[in-house]
Amino acid sequence: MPANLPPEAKAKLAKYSEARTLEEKIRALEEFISAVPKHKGTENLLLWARRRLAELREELETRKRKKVGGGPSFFVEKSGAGQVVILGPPNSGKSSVLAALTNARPEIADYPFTTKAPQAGMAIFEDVQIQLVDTPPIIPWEPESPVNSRILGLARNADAILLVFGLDDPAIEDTVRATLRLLESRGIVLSPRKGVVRIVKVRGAGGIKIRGEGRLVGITEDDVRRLLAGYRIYSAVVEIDGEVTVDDIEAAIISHRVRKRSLALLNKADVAGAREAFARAAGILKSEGIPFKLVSALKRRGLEDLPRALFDMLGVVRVYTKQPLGEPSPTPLVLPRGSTVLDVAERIHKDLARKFKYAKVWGPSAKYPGQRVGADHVVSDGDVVEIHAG
Ligand SMILES: Nc1nc2c(ncn2[C@@H]2O[C@H](COP(=O)(O)OP(=O)(O)OP(=O)(O)O)[C@@H](O)[C@H]2O)c(=O)[nH]1
Ligand SMILES: [Mg+2]
Repeated sequence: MPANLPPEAKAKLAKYSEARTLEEKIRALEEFISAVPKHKGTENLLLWARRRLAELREELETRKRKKVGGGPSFFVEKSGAGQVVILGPPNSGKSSVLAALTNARPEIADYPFTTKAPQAGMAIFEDVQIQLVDTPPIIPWEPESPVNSRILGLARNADAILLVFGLDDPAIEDTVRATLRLLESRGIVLSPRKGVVRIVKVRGAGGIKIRGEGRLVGITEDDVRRLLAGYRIYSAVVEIDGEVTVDDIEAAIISHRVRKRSLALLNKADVAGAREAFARAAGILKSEGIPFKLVSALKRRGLEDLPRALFDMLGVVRVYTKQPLGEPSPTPLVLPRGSTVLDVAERIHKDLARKFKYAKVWGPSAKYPGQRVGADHVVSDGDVVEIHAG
């Protein structure tokens, strides 16, 4: 439902989006929240605004703490082909999954809140390593808990998310729903169907340009222009992804949402009643378009094809480079899906990209072995590429 804000609230939001410092943003958002009339139509907007305010305040706190010596950081430096963060409620088996897929040996115990800090391990898929990060549990039923913020901060920075739910949870449906809601309220969208909007303001009089793979639902491009003009945004690129509603556009003014590829593990397949709990959880995940899998970390069942699933979630391809007359390198370069042979050259050396003439390609993206291609040829996973420069 469109919020239909009074001009005063719109002006405050415009002030927020123009604010430069953290303090200014916090003040503007506080003023915005008090200027918004409280009713059904503004519920979502207020929810996002309050969460965003909580995040900004926390950021301010963190900065202050850092200045006086710093508290514990939850940041885990990425390594390998990509980083997958394991997320889930207490005692669902997150650490058991890390232990089953990597050589890490986290503490595993039959009580909640065993894991106190993130711990990483490397899963192996063919010739690449994928970093898995086990985390302390999120508390889906206490969305405002500060515990959640630090963990979700990790998730926001990750390349993909592995959810773990325990089929021994008698309220598994509520837990799954609350978890997805918690993530969304912090700007992390897992469902490929939900709309994600990014508004990139542009200087000058460029107007509003709408781009991306998404689809506007219930609004026209002109509606979007009018809506943004109400927030004094006249010149911006609006990237849309998924099914985008008015709400999604307003959310994008307040906070930056991101979509993460994900997989949900419905763990503890071995417990009594697991089948029935699986069916209930699966119903929700299916309706959200989130892939899921029945596993038992304890009995090591259903985990065989997980390394491949993790690799697929990263959205990357492996490319093996070779010198003319030489053998392909045994270790691949890992690049984002959609990368070109020029990107491959760039990754090897900037000079090589500058002097690029053509490339020869063997493998899935080549029409025939050794096909000669230009700079914009898109590489596939498993390609062998030979760069020719002049
Ligand atoms: N029956 C059964 N028990 C499991 C399975 N996976 C984990 N467990 C048990 O569930 C309990 C919790 O496992 P952990 O791996 O510590 O769970 P966690 O999600 O990391 O827990 P926190 O760190 O406290 O959030 C332990 O007693 C595990 O042995 C499973 O597939 N089947
Ligand atoms: Mg744990």
